[in-house]
Amino acid sequence: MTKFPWKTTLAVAAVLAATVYAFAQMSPGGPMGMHGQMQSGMNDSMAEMHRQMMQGQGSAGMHEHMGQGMHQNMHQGMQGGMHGRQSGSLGAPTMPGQDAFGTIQEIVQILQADPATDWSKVNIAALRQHLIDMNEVTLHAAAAERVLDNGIEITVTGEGRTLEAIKRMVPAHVSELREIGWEAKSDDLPNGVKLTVTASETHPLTMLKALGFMGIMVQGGHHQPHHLMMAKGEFPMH
Ligand SMILES: [Cu+2]
Repeated sequence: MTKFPWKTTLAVAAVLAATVYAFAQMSPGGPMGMHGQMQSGMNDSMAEMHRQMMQGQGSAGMHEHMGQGMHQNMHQGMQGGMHGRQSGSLGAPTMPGQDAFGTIQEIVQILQADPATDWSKVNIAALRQHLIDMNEVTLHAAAAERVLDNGIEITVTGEGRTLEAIKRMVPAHVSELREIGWEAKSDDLPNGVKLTVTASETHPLTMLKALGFMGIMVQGGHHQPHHLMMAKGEFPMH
């Protein structure tokens, strides 16, 4: 399975963070209080762009000015980091109904706003199957955690559609973990997968115990870029 260049994602995020920081510095009153600074420091077009992003309606114009990865990271950064979900100041609803529905909606909007989208390759059904996998693993998989002397061993099991999802997602996530410096491995079981993570200086045993199965599964920021790649038909399905 090929790896997404996560360093690129980090680099884009770093550039964005630097931009936001510079922005905060420019506005009056010093660097404290990012939210207020962002609002008061914005000129009209920036505020408009921000409003559109909060509503998940990035305009085609925005896409001309920034790459998709940048747009995606900025969108996530603003929604999650600085404002949360308190953006309905115009009284217009923003919630898509379901998280998977909203994820697909956002991806479809990105694809439709990009004139370079190759519609002969687009595969929204594949993304949907992956989001079902994520749902199964997050909500329905059973995870039995056992603390070892130097790490944690998690037996992840399920049946039917849940089992299929576990077999796809957990080993794939182990590859991602190793890529970002974790010592992890997976072993196939008849009814699931055994996930073993070894403690290290950066990931001590106390942290591993506290994180548990889901805390370990959410490590890394690879899902967002992978979802776009899946939808574009560029991601070999695991
Ligand atoms: Cu995902």
